[in-house]
Amino acid sequence: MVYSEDISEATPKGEYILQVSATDADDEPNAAITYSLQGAGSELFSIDEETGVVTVGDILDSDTHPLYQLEAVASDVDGNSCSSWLMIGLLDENDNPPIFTEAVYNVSVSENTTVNTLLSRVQAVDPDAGMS
Ligand SMILES: [Ca+2]
Ligand SMILES: [Ca+2]
Ligand SMILES: [Ca+2]
Repeated sequence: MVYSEDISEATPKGEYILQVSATDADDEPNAAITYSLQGAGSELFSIDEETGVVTVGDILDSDTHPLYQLEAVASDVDGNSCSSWLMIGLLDENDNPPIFTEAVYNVSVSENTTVNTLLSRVQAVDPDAGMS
Protein backbone atom coordinates (compact mmCIF):
# COMPACT_ATOMS: atom_id res chain seq x y z
CA MET A 1 0.00 0.00 0.00
CA VAL A 2 1.41 3.36 -1.05
CA TYR A 3 -0.32 6.66 -0.48
CA SER A 4 0.64 9.44 -2.84
CA GLU A 5 -0.44 13.01 -3.35
CA ASP A 6 0.91 16.04 -5.19
CA ILE A 7 0.45 19.46 -3.62
CA SER A 8 1.59 22.94 -4.51
CA GLU A 9 4.79 24.07 -2.83
CA ALA A 10 2.80 27.14 -1.75
CA THR A 11 0.28 25.06 0.25
CA PRO A 12 0.00 26.76 3.63
CA LYS A 13 0.68 25.19 7.00
CA GLY A 14 -2.30 23.25 8.35
CA GLU A 15 -3.74 22.37 4.93
CA TYR A 16 -5.17 18.85 4.46
CA ILE A 17 -3.06 16.55 2.24
CA LEU A 18 -4.54 13.08 2.66
CA GLN A 19 -5.73 10.59 5.25
CA VAL A 20 -4.14 7.24 5.99
CA SER A 21 -6.13 4.44 7.57
CA ALA A 22 -5.28 1.13 9.20
CA THR A 23 -7.44 -1.51 10.89
CA ASP A 24 -6.74 -3.76 13.85
CA ALA A 25 -8.59 -7.06 14.20
CA ASP A 26 -8.51 -7.10 18.01
CA ASP A 27 -11.38 -5.90 20.16
CA GLU A 28 -11.15 -2.56 21.99
CA PRO A 29 -8.98 -1.40 23.64
CA ASN A 30 -6.43 -3.63 21.89
CA ALA A 31 -7.50 -2.21 18.53
CA ALA A 32 -6.89 1.45 19.32
CA ILE A 33 -4.52 2.79 16.66
CA THR A 34 -2.04 5.65 16.93
CA TYR A 35 -0.62 7.11 13.71
CA SER A 36 2.80 8.70 13.29
CA LEU A 37 5.15 9.81 10.50
CA GLN A 38 8.79 8.83 10.02
CA GLY A 39 11.52 9.50 7.49
CA ALA A 40 13.59 12.40 6.17
CA GLY A 41 11.41 15.50 6.00
CA SER A 42 8.65 14.10 8.23
CA GLU A 43 9.11 17.14 10.51
CA LEU A 44 7.63 19.30 7.72
CA PHE A 45 4.33 17.44 7.89
CA SER A 46 1.93 16.55 10.71
CA ILE A 47 -0.30 13.59 11.20
CA ASP A 48 -3.28 13.47 13.55
CA GLU A 49 -2.44 10.49 15.73
CA GLU A 50 -6.10 9.50 16.09
CA THR A 51 -7.56 10.16 12.62
CA GLY A 52 -4.51 9.62 10.36
CA VAL A 53 -5.14 12.96 8.63
CA VAL A 54 -1.86 14.31 7.20
CA THR A 55 -1.45 18.08 6.96
CA VAL A 56 1.27 20.53 5.97
CA GLY A 57 3.38 21.30 9.05
CA ASP A 58 5.85 23.89 7.77
CA ILE A 59 6.90 25.99 4.77
CA LEU A 60 7.58 23.77 1.75
CA ASP A 61 9.91 24.38 -1.19
CA SER A 62 9.76 22.27 -4.33
CA ASP A 63 12.78 24.11 -5.76
CA THR A 64 15.05 22.49 -3.19
CA HIS A 65 13.09 19.31 -2.42
CA PRO A 66 10.38 18.27 -4.91
CA LEU A 67 9.49 14.88 -3.41
CA TYR A 68 9.18 13.49 0.11
CA GLN A 69 9.05 9.76 0.74
CA LEU A 70 7.76 9.23 4.27
CA GLU A 71 6.59 6.27 6.29
CA ALA A 72 3.19 6.34 7.97
CA VAL A 73 3.21 4.06 11.01
CA ALA A 74 0.09 2.69 12.71
CA SER A 75 0.70 1.32 16.23
CA ASP A 76 -1.62 -0.20 18.79
CA VAL A 77 -1.37 0.15 22.60
CA ASP A 78 1.21 -2.61 22.92
CA GLY A 79 3.45 -1.35 20.13
CA ASN A 80 2.29 -3.79 17.45
CA SER A 81 2.67 -1.77 14.27
CA CYS A 82 2.55 -1.66 10.51
CA SER A 83 3.78 0.96 8.10
CA SER A 84 3.01 2.26 4.65
CA TRP A 85 4.85 4.54 2.22
CA LEU A 86 3.65 8.07 1.79
CA MET A 87 4.85 9.90 -1.33
CA ILE A 88 4.24 13.63 -1.21
CA GLY A 89 5.20 15.48 -4.40
CA LEU A 90 5.57 19.26 -4.42
CA LEU A 91 4.42 21.05 -7.56
CA ASP A 92 6.43 24.06 -8.63
CA GLU A 93 5.01 27.55 -8.21
CA ASN A 94 6.57 30.65 -9.71
CA ASP A 95 7.80 31.92 -6.35
CA ASN A 96 11.33 33.03 -7.25
CA PRO A 97 12.30 36.17 -9.15
CA PRO A 98 15.22 35.88 -11.57
CA ILE A 99 18.55 36.76 -9.99
CA PHE A 100 21.80 37.76 -11.68
CA THR A 101 24.58 35.23 -11.28
CA GLU A 102 27.19 37.95 -10.61
CA ALA A 103 26.63 41.13 -8.69
CA VAL A 104 28.93 43.37 -10.74
CA TYR A 105 29.75 43.18 -14.43
CA ASN A 106 33.08 44.82 -15.05
CA VAL A 107 34.03 45.03 -18.69
CA SER A 108 36.98 46.95 -20.02
CA VAL A 109 36.86 47.80 -23.68
CA SER A 110 39.81 48.64 -25.85
CA GLU A 111 39.29 51.66 -28.09
CA ASN A 112 40.04 49.39 -31.04
CA THR A 113 37.17 47.02 -30.25
CA THR A 114 34.81 46.80 -33.17
CA VAL A 115 31.24 47.81 -32.46
CA ASN A 116 29.67 44.40 -32.80
CA THR A 117 32.02 42.51 -30.47
CA LEU A 118 30.14 40.68 -27.77
CA LEU A 119 31.30 42.54 -24.67
CA SER A 120 30.05 40.30 -21.98
CA ARG A 121 27.48 37.65 -21.59
CA VAL A 122 25.08 38.76 -18.88
CA GLN A 123 23.31 35.80 -17.40
CA ALA A 124 20.31 35.53 -15.18
CA VAL A 125 18.91 32.35 -13.72
CA ASP A 126 15.50 31.54 -12.35
CA PRO A 127 15.41 28.75 -9.76
CA ASP A 128 11.85 27.82 -10.70
CA ALA A 129 11.53 24.70 -12.81
CA GLY A 130 10.57 24.57 -16.44
CA MET A 131 8.54 27.39 -17.92
CA SER A 132 7.93 29.36 -14.72
CA1 LIG B 1 -4.05 -4.90 18.28
CA1 LIG C 1 9.99 27.68 -3.78
CA1 LIG D 1 9.26 27.46 -7.42
